[in-house]
Amino acid sequence: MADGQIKVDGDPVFKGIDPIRFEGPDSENPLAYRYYDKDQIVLGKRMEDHLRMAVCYWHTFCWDGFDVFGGGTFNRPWHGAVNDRAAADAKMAAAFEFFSKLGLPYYCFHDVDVTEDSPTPDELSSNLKRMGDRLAAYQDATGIKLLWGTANLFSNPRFGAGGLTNPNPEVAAVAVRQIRDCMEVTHALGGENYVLWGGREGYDTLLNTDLDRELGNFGRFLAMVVDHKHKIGFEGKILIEPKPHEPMYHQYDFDSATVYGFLKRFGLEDEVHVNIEPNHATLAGHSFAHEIATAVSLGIMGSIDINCGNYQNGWDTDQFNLDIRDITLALIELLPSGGLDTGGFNFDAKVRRQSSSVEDLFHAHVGGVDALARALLSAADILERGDIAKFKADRYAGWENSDLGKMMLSEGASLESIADHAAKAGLSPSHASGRQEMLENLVNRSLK
Ligand code: XLS
Ligand code: NI
Ligand code: NI
Repeated sequence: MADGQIKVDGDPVFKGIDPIRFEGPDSENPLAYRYYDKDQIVLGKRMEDHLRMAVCYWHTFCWDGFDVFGGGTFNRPWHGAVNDRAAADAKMAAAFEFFSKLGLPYYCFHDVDVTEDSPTPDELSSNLKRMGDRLAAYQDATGIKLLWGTANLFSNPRFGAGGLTNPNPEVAAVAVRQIRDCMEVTHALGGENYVLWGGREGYDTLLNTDLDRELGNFGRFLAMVVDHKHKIGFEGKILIEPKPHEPMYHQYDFDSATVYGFLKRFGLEDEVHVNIEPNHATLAGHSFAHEIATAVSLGIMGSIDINCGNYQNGWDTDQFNLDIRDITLALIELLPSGGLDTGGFNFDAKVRRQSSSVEDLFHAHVGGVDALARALLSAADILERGDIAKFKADRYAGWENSDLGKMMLSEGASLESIADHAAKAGLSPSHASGRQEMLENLVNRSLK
């Protein structure tokens, strides 16, 4: 097939699998949504518009099941013996067939996910242009949209010591070029965000690392990313994806709070927000809800890579998140702030290595989609009931209603005036119960 001629309705790969539909909680069909009814109105908005779900290209279409102890187990029909142009084209056809069958609105990709193996930066640049055109044709034909694109600055061996933070300016320049190209393709495809996950922006040992220089360079180049976004008229959001470690022992974008400090230092906090991933939150010693609450509070909430880790180990296992309670706790932090704006829920998750059939990809996503839908319904129930919010408001009411609270927050208050007041009034307050168990029971009461 000549470049540009795309057989969008070519031979289907997922022949035996019907499009996934909402069939309600009583359905016996394992490949149906029981809770995700995209047009259902929840808290005044369609479910689809709340969740803005995306399928990720890398885990679902590129990964062949290899791990550090063994090779690929999946033998996908679209993987050729080598990732040449024909294989990359077949992969794209399969990907869009899959997105359409799931009926989800968005997808996400890295430049190297959609292109054939490209040994040189020149080849990657021209292959990405060609593949960008093909992605545009598939988007037009299917109505699937791009949630975000990103440049892979961690897989090629040249990025062993990082991309934008590499000690070698030549490597950093190639990283800059890859970001420029990928941001422009993302823009051309109508992408709603552009993500930077600092895969190897960090270090394994300070003995070979000039931390001060690397962070300075990182800030400088990130400011250029923002400038370029404005120059080309890209209206999507630039997002940094925090992660504390893996692959590097220490990564600069440790968590949302660390990213905020970094953005503040370079005056970028209004321009760059965060893409939060539950498994990364766990690795940083946080809960998913903590990362969301922190980002909302700092005004940098962007998007979510939905997944989870494994209780038994400390790796980034990227499992599909089926923990309705955990997601509900995050949603009750997110929804009152207005929810996801240009962001979405991207399934940055993969099937287990033993789940080698293509059907497993469907089961995994159906489960992930329904877990999000159930969490949304659960969170809506909690927010509509309002008892937890009321308890919280009452707990802090002293800051709004009492003379003391008002005085302490007033313009002229000082350490001395407050201390003197406490002494004069003989304040000796006692503890009031935080009622954690009661509140946890209220959460569980709402779980759908
Ligand atoms: C890896 C990250 C990665 C980003 C995209 O842990 O989650 O998948 O989302 O580069
Ligand atoms: Ni991750
Ligand atoms: Ni991610």
